[in-house]
Amino acid sequence: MLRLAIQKSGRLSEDSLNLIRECGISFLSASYKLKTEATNFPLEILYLRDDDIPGYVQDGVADLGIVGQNVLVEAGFPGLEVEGLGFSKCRLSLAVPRAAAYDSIEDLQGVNIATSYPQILGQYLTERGVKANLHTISGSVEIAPSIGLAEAICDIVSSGSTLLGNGLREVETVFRSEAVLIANQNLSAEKKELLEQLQFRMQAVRRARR
Ligand code: PRT
Ligand code: ZN
Repeated sequence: MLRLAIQKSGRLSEDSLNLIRECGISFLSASYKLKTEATNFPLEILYLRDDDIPGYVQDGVADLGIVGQNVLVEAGFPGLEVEGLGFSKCRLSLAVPRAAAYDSIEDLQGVNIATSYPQILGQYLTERGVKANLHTISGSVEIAPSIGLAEAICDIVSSGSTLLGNGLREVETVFRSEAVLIANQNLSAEKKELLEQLQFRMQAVRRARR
């Protein structure tokens, strides 16, 4: 039986569950449950915090997972990706206060930047020869400039309205992301076969949606 980890409650949850259902897989879902078994496919679904999913799949606690590429790459396991799923598209961007002068990435030399993505941002800045002071915070990154914690931020953007509402403007796109299917790298032959069946169905669903 395959074990698939998905986000328990958040932006990925509904689309992840819908994709599994559209693959013709039936299961009872109750919001208080931490796992559930499909009734017509050898699949068990685990409901987890999204940040925990890459590690669980890497360690083999779960065979498969659905998670944002941003979380996967930040966790340091980009090699687990099997395929993009086309939903939860967003970008990780650098932003500065609307009135702040900004011409190029060089303007971030020595600047304090608040982010929840120190790994991805750190690599992006290093590749461009920029040394900044990264302050890792886990949430409400957008308010960092207004409370004096940082002069710039790097956070997930989708419509851009959160940045706008906090008086910030987007100046660089650091990383583009979507939800991805990930898999443990040492699956048994039986599990690999099941994964192929699942991927086949997922691809059919995506073709039908277009
Ligand atoms: O509880 P758990 O840890 O499981 O969930 P979480 O709170 O860490 O994650 P969640 O549910 O907020 O997001 C899950 C994934 O959805 C992210 O890792 C991204 O891959 C993807 N995603 C897509 C987004 C957004 N769009 C998004 N807009 N994640 C977060 N946001 C936030 C962003 O942080 C910012 O605060 O929405 C705000 C910006 O949105 P706009 O539309 O105003 O630009
Ligand atoms: Zn999270």
